[in-house]
Amino acid sequence: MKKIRVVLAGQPNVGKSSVINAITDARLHVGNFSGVTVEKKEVTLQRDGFEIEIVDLPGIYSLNAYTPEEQVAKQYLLHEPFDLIVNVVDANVLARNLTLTFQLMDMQKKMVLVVNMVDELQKQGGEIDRKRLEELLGIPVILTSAKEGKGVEEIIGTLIALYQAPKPKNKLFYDERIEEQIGKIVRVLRKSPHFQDEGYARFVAIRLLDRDEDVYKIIHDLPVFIELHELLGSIYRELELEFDEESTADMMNDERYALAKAAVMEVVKKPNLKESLTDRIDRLLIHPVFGLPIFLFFMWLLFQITFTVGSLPMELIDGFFTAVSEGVKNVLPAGPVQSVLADGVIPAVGSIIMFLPNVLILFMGINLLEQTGYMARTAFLLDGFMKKFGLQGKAFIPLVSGFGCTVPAYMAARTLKNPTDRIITMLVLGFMSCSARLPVYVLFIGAFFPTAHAGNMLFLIYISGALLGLLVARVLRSVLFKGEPEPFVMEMPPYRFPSLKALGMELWIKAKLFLKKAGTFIAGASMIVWFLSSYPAHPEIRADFMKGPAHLAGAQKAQIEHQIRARELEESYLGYIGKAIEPVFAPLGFDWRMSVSVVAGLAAKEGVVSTLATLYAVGDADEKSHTLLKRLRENISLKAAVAMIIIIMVYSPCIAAMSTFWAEVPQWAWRGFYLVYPNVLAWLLAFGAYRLLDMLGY
Ligand SMILES: Nc1nc2c(ncn2[C@@H]2O[C@H](COP(=O)(O)OP(=O)(O)OP(=O)(O)O)[C@@H](O)[C@H]2O)c(=O)[nH]1
Ligand SMILES: [Mg+2]
Repeated sequence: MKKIRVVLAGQPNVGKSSVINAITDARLHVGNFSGVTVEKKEVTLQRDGFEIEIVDLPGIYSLNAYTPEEQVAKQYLLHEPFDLIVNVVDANVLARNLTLTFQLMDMQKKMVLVVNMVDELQKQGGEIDRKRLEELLGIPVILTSAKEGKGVEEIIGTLIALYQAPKPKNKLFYDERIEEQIGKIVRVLRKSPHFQDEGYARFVAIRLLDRDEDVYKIIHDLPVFIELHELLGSIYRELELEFDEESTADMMNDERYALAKAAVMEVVKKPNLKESLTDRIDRLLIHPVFGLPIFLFFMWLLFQITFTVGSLPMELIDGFFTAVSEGVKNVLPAGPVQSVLADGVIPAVGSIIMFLPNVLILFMGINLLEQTGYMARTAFLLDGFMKKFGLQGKAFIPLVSGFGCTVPAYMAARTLKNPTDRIITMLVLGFMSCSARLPVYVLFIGAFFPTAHAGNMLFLIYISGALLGLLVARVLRSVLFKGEPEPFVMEMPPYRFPSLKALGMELWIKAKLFLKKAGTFIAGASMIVWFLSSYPAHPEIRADFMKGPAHLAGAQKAQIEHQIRARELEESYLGYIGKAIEPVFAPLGFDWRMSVSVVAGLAAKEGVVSTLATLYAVGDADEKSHTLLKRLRENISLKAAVAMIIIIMVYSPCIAAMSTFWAEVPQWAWRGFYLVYPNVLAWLLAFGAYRLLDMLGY
């Protein structure tokens, strides 16, 4: 089967990922702000005997890429082999988008222009003359609304037809004076065997006028470089004088913008401009005084709902797993198999799945923030505030993603252009509690605080994490990095009604991942915990206890049984391990079971709850009447519980997150620092809180 390689390129937030989702069964992440996609993603489909591979790239404003995620896109366009470019543009801001279109056309590849978001333009009474645009550019143009699924069905057919047809002639020419110089550069380039392809030579010549460092690197090591270097020097001088510009790069930008404006004047029937809904909403939401309180209110509301609504089905789920566990005990004969299932895997998995509703509600909140366009506003609102702490406003986006999962949040930090801003953001990102820590919080809040304040407590925990992040950023900035965070320009997309389909898909994917993790990773880990806590067997413990008065009955018998199992647990492998690490955590009031759970959380934060569930279930004689909540309340003091919450909030994130940091940050010094400091800080803060509560008499 013939393979067609297609690359999707365009400016940020024009709907590239949405277009792919609309024409394939892919489920790429979309959101209404710039920089949703930060790495390339491939999707393949088959049609008419072709295998079509479509690559989604992060958005780029121009080929003069700055940020790491723009570099991903640029490097792909420069160095990877592909047959066709699909350039997606936003119909509402066509002129600005076309400047990139022209740069892509310079590549002299076969190209299709997808003008997306026409639904929004049409709603305001605007219109685009497709035929005229095709004539002007000399490439196929398709008008689409990826959100409403309109026009997108034409894309694949057009791609295949274009693939089979000869390449249309280049119609994009710049000012004659510029073209003349391009011609000179091309002639020199073509002396080299690398530039036999005329189109490629033209592209390189234009990029050299754009002062493109990445392209400069390509020619730098070639023999023609000496001749070229001299030529370029004189060309730059000549053009800069002629166009009265500081650099030929500016000249090219102006040139493209002029061309784009002219094209738009010809093909777009302007919408009648009245004050848009977005402007009216923004008058309230980015109000200098009310903006921030409104945002905080939304956040507070989200955590209230997360706790209260999310906790409704909890008992049902808990009951279900208790019943399953009982069922297993009735069906299977007593022995290790029965025990590993009924005491190990099922309670552990159940203790995690109980929190699925909470986690989904939290993700829903984040998704709505992303989809509506409010995210970019809050970044703008918080910019001034965050700058005081040495972070730039744009860092808000990775920080908020961190409330969902730290892994994509580290990736999202790629949108920060300045390396210092980026590393500071990444170092404090772990303090934004991810959704996997939510179960620990909900569990401990449920056990130790009155229900009426539960939502507030949850809000408080998340807010303190965020504030701690800001404070640490401040310290890092003044101790390790001098200077100010970079001022940032962030585009404000218009408000968009969230696509419920995208929301549903997102939640569905999150739920699947969550259940899968519970069913595989947590189930597996709980087997290990069960094994370590059940062996080695110590028959002598039971024998010892049974030496006493025989025929104990009722409550007394249960109590003895309880003591036996607690002793057995202490003499297990896990008991030994726990005892070995207990001294580290003893100053925080943790017993060895809590200590083991905290360490288990380094693998994955869900492991904290599932390990607690296993360890506090064993050693309890009267299982049915005791929920994990009650057991925690009976075994753990309030001050130790607070210390525990602080540890979970601050210490290292899970292995997956740590390895992402590792991959994104090449410097060894930072990697080492990152491994150590959150844990030290967590311990110190937890200790401080524990002592304080102790002094206050709790
Ligand atoms: N009204 C309307 N909204 C759209 C359309 N296509 C996409 N959107 C919305 O526009 C926003 C951006 O879509 P994405 O697909 O994430 O854009 P992208 O180009 O991949 O963005 P980056 O990955 O950040 O470069 C989302 O909120 C989409 O729901 C459309 O045709 N009409
Ligand atoms: Mg995208």
